[in-house]
Amino acid sequence: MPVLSRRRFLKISSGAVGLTAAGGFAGPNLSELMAAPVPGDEIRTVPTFCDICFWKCGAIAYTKNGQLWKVEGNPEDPLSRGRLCPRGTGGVGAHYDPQRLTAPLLRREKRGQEEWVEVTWDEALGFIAEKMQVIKKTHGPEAMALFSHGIGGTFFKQAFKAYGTPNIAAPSYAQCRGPRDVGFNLTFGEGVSTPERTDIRNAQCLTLIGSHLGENMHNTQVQEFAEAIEKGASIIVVDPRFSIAASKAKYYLPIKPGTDMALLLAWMNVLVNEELYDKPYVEEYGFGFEAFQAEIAPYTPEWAYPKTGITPRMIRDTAREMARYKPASLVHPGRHVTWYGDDAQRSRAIALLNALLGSWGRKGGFWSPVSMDVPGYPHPPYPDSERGKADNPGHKYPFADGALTTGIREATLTGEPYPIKGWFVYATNLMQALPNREETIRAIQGLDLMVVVDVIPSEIAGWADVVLPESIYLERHDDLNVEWFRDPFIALRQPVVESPADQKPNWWMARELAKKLGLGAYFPWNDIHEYLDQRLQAGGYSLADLEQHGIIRGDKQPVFFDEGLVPEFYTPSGKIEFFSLQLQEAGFDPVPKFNPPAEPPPGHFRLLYGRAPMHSFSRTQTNPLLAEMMEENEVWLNADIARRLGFESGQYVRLKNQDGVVSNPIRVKATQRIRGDCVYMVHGFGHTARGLGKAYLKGASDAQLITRYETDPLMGGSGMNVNFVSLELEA
Ligand SMILES: Nc1nc2c(c(=O)[nH]1)N[C@H]1C(S)=C(S)[C@@H](COP(=O)(O)OP(=O)(O)OC[C@H]3O[C@@H](n4cnc5c(=O)[nH]c(N)nc54)[C@H](O)[C@@H]3O)O[C@H]1N2
Ligand SMILES: Nc1nc2c(c(=O)[nH]1)N[C@H]1C(S)=C(S)[C@@H](COP(=O)(O)OP(=O)(O)OC[C@H]3O[C@@H](n4cnc5c(=O)[nH]c(N)nc54)[C@H](O)[C@@H]3O)O[C@H]1N2
Ligand code: SF4
Ligand SMILES: [Mo]
Repeated sequence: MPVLSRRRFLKISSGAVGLTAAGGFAGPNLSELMAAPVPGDEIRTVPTFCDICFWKCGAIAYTKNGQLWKVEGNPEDPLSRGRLCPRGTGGVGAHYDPQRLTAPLLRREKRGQEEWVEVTWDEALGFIAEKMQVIKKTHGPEAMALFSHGIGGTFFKQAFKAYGTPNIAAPSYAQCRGPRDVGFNLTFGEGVSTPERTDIRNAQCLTLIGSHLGENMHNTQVQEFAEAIEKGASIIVVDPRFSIAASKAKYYLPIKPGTDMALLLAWMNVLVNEELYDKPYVEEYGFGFEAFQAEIAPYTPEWAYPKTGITPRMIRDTAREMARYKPASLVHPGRHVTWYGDDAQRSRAIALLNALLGSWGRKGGFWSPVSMDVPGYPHPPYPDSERGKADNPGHKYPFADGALTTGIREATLTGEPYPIKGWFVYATNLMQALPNREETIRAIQGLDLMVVVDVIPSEIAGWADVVLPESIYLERHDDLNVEWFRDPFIALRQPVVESPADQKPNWWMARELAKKLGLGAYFPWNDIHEYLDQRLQAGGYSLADLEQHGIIRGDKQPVFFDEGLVPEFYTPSGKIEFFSLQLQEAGFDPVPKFNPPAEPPPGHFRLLYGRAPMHSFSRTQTNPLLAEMMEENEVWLNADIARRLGFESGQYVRLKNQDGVVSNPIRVKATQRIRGDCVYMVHGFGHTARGLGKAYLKGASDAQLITRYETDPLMGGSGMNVNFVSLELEA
């Protein structure tokens, strides 16, 4: 295996690149590229699926005279149903982003200084492989961790499993939906999965607790939400902020942040006391209902009122409204639920409320996902790790069923249960996604190897020893999407245009790295076509067919009990667990209880955050088409409070959190649409990476201010809505 000495490639790569210089590819004239075609223009279409977020909408991409022109929804795809969200349409801008990484980079100066030299792929991967071999020899293969978010990480996961590490994690678990799936699993024996198994389009009553559909643009959900509204569904929205969803609601409940558990308990109390719940369903499928009933007896609407700020009358009216439409009454489980640290129990309370309404397994409630059978590509068995995962030593969080990013960070910081010496980061900006940035930086500073695969010089790339530039989704293949959904289907991602510079697709990087590590046997295929073809043939499908249509759909299957689906609950009792013996045995509340959140200190507001329709996380702020729609975020502040404190809309302020951390300047939005005890901002702004052009220091970062987090004792999730800020006028 060719191994590269540091001296040699320093000789090869004479020119140093600072990150501002790394985007050597000038911004194109987008209005010309996006213009309507004229006669004689050559138009070509290629079906693929979107990657601006992880919903994976089927799309048709168009080229005009060989250049990327536009992307639309693929009508054959059950997720997009022929329409993309604004971010998906703006995906074209990711290809033309002037801030893109163009070549592999190797760190020149100290970590975090964003000073690199350009190297060849062979040099970059050779360097990584050499370091990984040393780490394996010295500390064992488990000392390498892979952070990877999205389908593009599939081949890196294979390479790292082959190398011998079980430490593979994504922020979509402990910083997103992990507690929700644990709460539902404890109750029904199954999680809510992705895409959520919610039958929004058939719901006659839809309750949204924080789920801000319309700002959260998960395409199918938003389309179904609009459909439900059109069909006259009754909408109940619980949110301290008057969200877009709230503006569609029959009942809007401006709850005091952090007190949803009290509301949920009171709702259940009303359903049980007034005998409004689905009795036959609970009798047939429920376990421990009497004990549950006794537990929730004290939680009357009058008990919940002073805690939540929601009047007893409103609590009763909304409980009755939900019951009126049962079982087509869906209490949405949410998605990003890592709020206060009691999130698995709050999610369990949402599951129990749905159980009382009889909505699990019923039309207008929750369907059961189905998928097509496409076998994986055969490979030699992966080595076993004797030491096991490092993220949750001694099963401290007994119900964690996914790897904890923060647990790997902790192991990196403490060396317990064993040292972690290398991070390989694929498509996740840990600086914006994990709470307490300072801990992340300290962990990185102790590493022997830090690699980042990204498309732009993100914050996390700024800390890398080696930065690998990836082709964007419109320039590459990925693994098949064999989706678990209400309709079974297979989707293909395939290149529409070529990469503009020396970017490579993940499958190529993973396979080349594996070869350099002596693990080529795990990647026996010659190219991605051979891989995809073999997988599809083994399932009885054709790659040519999929290349042409982008989607292959399977036969409809029963997804509701009423359609013949056999009700099965994979809990210890085989039933819906109103009372959970497994929680009791592990020392937790068998029926959820309310614990009041800490109050903001005087002069402080609870920091809340969420989504904007035209941006995804921290990944789209340099996309010229999406940045044009929203260049910076604002801080929402209650208008009365603003007046009292002398702040006006449009003024720039800095936010200072309880630990003295001060944000970039951010504009005030004084509005009656938010309670007075909290402020709100869109996540993903306030970039501090110098190579991000116009997005650099634009707006403020919620992540920077989230220095504190409450860890969920059941499963290790990071409750992040526990930080308080004050506002200071920017001079
Ligand atoms: N403070 C705070 N923290 C949060 C959240 C929040 O709202 N606030 N949200 C949480 C939630 S719900 C989630 S799911 C996670 C999301 O966390 P992440 O998935 O880490 O989201 P991003 O911050 O967008 O980071 C994605 C990174 O991938 C890069 N990227 C984009 N496209 C590609 C590609 O094609 N290839 C490669 N290799 N890289 C690519 C982007 O440039 C960016 O650096 O964050 C969680 N953490
Ligand atoms: N446009 C766009 N859409 C996206 C994404 C994106 O980046 N951009 N990301 C996707 C991903 S991975 C996820 S996980 C989802 C996240 O989106 P969701 O799961 O819908 O929502 P959250 O981020 O949890 O919550 C934000 C909302 O909760 C409210 N909230 C805050 N605190 C409380 C509280 O104590 N109680 C109540 N009842 N409400 C509260 C906020 O005011 C805000 O309206 O969005 C998905 N959709
Ligand atoms: S929801 Fe929007 S950004 Fe996400 S995959 Fe679908 S079209 Fe793309
Ligand atoms: Mo998420």
